Amino acid sequence: MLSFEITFMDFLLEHQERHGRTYHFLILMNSILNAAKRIQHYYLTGALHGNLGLSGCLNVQGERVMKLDEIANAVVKHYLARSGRVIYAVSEEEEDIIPMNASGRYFVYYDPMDGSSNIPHNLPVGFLFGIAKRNLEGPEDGHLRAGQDYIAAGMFVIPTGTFTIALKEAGCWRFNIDETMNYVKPTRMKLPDDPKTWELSFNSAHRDYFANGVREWLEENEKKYQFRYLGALAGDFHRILTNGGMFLYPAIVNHPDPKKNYPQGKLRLMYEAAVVSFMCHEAGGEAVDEDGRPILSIRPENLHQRTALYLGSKPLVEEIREKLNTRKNIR
Ligand code: P6P
Repeated sequence: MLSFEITFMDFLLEHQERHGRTYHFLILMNSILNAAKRIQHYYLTGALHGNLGLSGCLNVQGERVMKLDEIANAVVKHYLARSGRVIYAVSEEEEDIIPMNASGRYFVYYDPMDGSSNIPHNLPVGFLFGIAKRNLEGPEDGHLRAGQDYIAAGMFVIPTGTFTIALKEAGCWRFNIDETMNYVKPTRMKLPDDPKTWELSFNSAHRDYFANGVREWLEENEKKYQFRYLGALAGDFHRILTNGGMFLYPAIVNHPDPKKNYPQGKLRLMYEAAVVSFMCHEAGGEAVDEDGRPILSIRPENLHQRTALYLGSKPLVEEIREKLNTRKNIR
């Protein structure tokens, strides 16, 4: 007996028609899925074609660029432009906005290959994206959007073939790639309420450089939970979405070498923190920055603005927010 899994496009078509939406978003999402499949192909064959090494360039963040960073960025740009639906894109790999189609409907903020330090080891990396819509009711103010103004955000964990997307007020959904390279089998993601599966995920090598309140919270609580850390936000958050708990990338404020401090945090707001925070919110969780502000409320002042990130199950994020606010009170 033949059986047919629900594909992502089946799922999205039903969603768009139920909400009386246009097909523009399907066309955009189709282009994003095509880009993800091609990035997956290049990653899986990277070792064979010698593409896992350094490109010899530095990106706008001053970080060394892997060949696959450049390849993935070129792939995403190509498919977004070909969709004809994108006004401009913002990429982690490019300093300025990437103009595409002035008569488009959407802005796309993306990191084509997050977690590049995992590339030489064929370990998971992430293609993350956030989508905002132009102002259709009046003149487009062209302002950069806060995460709360995104209409959708998602991530592909490459090369595992998993794709998770959150749609504004319509939940967070995970899909898996099948033998025909289709993303199928929508599964609703909700952070579990029971703490028995919760875990913490952070770079423990930095713990001495975190703010005092964060260190205190970790000393008081970390023994209660499992610890897992991949060093790639998409992979770490993928696990938190299933098990619950909290991912932390605190501000680095006490490094003995002041040049190695990240007082504003390391992760980029528009195409990393806001993307996973949007998904976390739709899965029943929460995300705040080093001042305890909701990540989704922060309107970026520049394309590559950085932030600290506390992301995951509400009870834990609320606990750490208390410590962060205490920190603020000390000032
Ligand atoms: P660290 C990858 O470069 C990244 O932006 C995120 O994907 C990841 O969570 C974080 O940085 C890892 O940083 O300092 O632990 O290597």
